[in-house]
Amino acid sequence: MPAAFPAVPKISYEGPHSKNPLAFKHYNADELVEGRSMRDHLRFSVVYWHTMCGNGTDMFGWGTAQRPWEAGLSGIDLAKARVPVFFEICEKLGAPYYAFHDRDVAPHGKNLKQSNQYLDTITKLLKAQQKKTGVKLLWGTAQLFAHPRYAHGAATSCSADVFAYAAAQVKKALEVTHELGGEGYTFWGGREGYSTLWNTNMKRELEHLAKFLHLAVAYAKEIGFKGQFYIEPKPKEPTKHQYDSDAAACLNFLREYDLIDHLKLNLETNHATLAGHSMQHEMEVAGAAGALGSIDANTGDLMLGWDTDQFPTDIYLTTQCMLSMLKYGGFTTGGVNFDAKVRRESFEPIDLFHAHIGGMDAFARGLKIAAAIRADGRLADFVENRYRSWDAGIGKDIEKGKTSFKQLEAHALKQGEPELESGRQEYLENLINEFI
Ligand code: XLS
Ligand code: NI
Ligand code: NI
Repeated sequence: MPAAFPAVPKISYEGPHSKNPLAFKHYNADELVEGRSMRDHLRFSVVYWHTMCGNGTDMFGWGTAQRPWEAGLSGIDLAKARVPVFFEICEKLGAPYYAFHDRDVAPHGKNLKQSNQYLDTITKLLKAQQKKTGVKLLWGTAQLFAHPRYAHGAATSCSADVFAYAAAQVKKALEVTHELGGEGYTFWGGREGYSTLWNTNMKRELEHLAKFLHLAVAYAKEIGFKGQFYIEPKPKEPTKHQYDSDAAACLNFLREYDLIDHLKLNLETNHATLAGHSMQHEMEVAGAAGALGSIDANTGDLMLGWDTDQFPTDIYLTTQCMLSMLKYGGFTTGGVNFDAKVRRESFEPIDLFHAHIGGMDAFARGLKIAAAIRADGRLADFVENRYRSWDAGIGKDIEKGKTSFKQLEAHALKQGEPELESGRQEYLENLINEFI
């Protein structure tokens, strides 16, 4: 098959003064930051669903995307034609990873058996392309939300038969992910929530979701899949309320149902903002719990408010992400996965390159800025100093569990009114701006 992008070279680093739209200005894969290459810090990943299957449809209009490699094709033939194009994009971008859902790479068959056969056909092609290009699988997942059978949810459906169907789909998706050497497997609860409480037994649905995840963990063990499991929080859309609504809700759920040792979080920027949080907030919640696994890098639009999945270009955002990531020790199994799509108006194939190059450069800048802030040390020193009352005396005793309410009362009576210092928010905002 001829290249889909014959005019696009392998994207290379040309530095910040380059005017070439098909070059990196900041992402220099081999450059060391805090002793580790940018490639290894960022572990960029391209998603199959938006990149190959996104066609620009929205609620008000049909597809706009021009994809010449799809001309006249449908079903399994279309699925086959997409595979080499996808890997050409990943390889030219120098993205080391990708992620997919079972039903984006292969079509739905007329029944489960045929769907599995389609998936097997495509898995062979994916495997061959991985071998040819060196691109690896960051994580796999199953699409448990598009088909009408999942209208009431998958693991949380009121129908036990739907639960079983979803389990069969995840079983197969795990096998395929394992076959492709996937480093992880993600659960995003697309319809695991409710649209009205009038018809919902929440406790029962939550128990079923936990049961489902335990079954997945057991099956992974059975087949020898050692990849990291992730759960991806999102508060709503398509349902009114999704059970894995934010990082804190996910952690609570994982702890309550004894799953905390088996799953980490895959956090997505636009999901954080839908939950009324910043991405940095979500990363800090996950990081503090030792559950920061991977990120779905994208961004929403303040003026719109739904999961627009835009490519991240905001340097403050990427700086915050990389500050948290470095603070918690960097990615191990996870990476920066561009769960992002080009705009409906950006319908030419080349827009896919501009989008990814921009996202990769934005994260590379964020990484370098975060490392510079850490090397400077003033921010960390400020925070450390702010808590100095806990390093000695009564604070140290409290942290060590050596005090009682009676002793604290005695302390307060003796000390009188505590003296406070400014939080210096504006000073710190200015400090960050020195680096951006
Ligand atoms: C949707 C989610 C989805 C997951 C994978 O909002 O972000 O794309 O990442 O199922
Ligand atoms: Ni996502
Ligand atoms: Ni999303």
